[in-house]
Amino acid sequence: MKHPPSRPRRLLVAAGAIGALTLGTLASLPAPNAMAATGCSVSYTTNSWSGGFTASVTITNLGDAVNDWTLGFTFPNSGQRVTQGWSATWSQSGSAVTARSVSWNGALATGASTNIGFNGSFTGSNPSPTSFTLNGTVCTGSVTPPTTPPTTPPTTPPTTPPSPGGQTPVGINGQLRVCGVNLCNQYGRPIQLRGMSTHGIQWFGNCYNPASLDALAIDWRADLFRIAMYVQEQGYETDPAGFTNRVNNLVEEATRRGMYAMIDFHLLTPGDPMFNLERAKTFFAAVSARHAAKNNVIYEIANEPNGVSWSTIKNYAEQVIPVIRANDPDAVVIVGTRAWSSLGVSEGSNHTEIANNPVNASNIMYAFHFYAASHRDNYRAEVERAAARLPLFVTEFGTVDYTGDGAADLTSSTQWLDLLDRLKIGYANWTFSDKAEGSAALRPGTCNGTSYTGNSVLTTSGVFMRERIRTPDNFPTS
Ligand code: IDC
Repeated sequence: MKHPPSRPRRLLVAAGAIGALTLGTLASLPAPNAMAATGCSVSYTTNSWSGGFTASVTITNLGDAVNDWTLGFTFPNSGQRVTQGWSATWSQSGSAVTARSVSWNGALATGASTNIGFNGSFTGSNPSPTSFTLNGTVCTGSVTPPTTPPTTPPTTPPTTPPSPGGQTPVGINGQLRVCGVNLCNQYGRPIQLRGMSTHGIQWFGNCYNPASLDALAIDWRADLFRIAMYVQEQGYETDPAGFTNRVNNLVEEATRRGMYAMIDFHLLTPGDPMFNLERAKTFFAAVSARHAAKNNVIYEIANEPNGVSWSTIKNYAEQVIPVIRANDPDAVVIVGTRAWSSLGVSEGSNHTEIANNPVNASNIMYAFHFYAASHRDNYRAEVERAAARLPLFVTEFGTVDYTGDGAADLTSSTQWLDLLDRLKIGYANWTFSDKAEGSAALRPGTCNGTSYTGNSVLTTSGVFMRERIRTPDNFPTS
């Protein structure tokens, strides 16, 4: 573990709305000089550990559109420093900090937001700045009208932030739902989501920061971010409120970037999901309430049941799914399958036990997991048979063997992904992390730095996965 975890702190500075502004009031103002309406709000969030912190800063332009911007703020304590920033050109003089926009995020329409961030150091305490300026205007959360009427009325803030490459996966596909054996987008057309899974967030939380998530969304063009929240192994059971909070924050980060967020209740050892039934109900009640209004959250209720019958898993699912549905009726839910989500194959069974006795719920899919160096033709044949009868999602797979380590088997991995592409089965690769093991996409040490783009930070598995994931999605839009 790199940094001892600490609770994220959120400070919302003057996050006001512009509702009071009307064209009528603007038009009645006398105005000799053409000037722009100005206004902004800033939210500043930190995660700190002893002596260091990561800050995430979201700037919202409430005034007229700008083509570039400069953010200013002052650290309350003299010992606070920006050590490395991203998504802006950062400078510091004394306690005064300046962040200038870069080419791809300078243009901010009315109501548009952008997220920037930095790693910092501090001595003593690490209080958040209390005041921010954008292009010299203090961000109060309200708007100073121009002295002449604007030529165009203020536009409504967009529901998804603009992305440099155009529309985001969530922007295009919207709310998903299961249609037959497929996953369909808002136009009722089958789609395949391709993305990455975190490693255990209790160990690799430092790998999920604004720069790495920007890389996933923009450089990898990922559609999906799976958040693996282990229940045991120093996970959820040790701090339910803290882990719920961390998962919620990561969902917000995925949402901000237009990616689907898959919440993985990562039960593994013990393999009986009933052992964690009450925890699952508590956890899913909380996260589904929090994200009910979003259209990009997918719930994975049981990572890998093992050593238990299908009927036990079905019983668990039929108790947890209603908890989610009570808050978020239209979200897709994914149910793990017998024998480490192998559709039963790894314990001598097969998909027919599910097809003959499906979970009594609608809008659900079944999980299938594989590790390409361990699981080959007989598993692929079973997936092909199962996919004709059951909606499947590969919520986790590795290019390596089932231990998560060893060499990437790119031949078997290619056969697997070609099959999933053909069947339009979505997938998340294990893992977007820098653990020193073959399945990790990032080279060891990457998460101590601030650079996550391109191939130079990637392992063999990472280079392969990035190439597969970043090809165009061609999502149908009608
Ligand atoms: C592995 C990790 C490894 C960790 C181990 C125990 O790669 O670093 O020490 O878990 O927590 C799964 C599981 C997933 C495993 C992965 C590889 O869902 O948690 O991760 N795997 O063994 N099922 C099959 C393989």
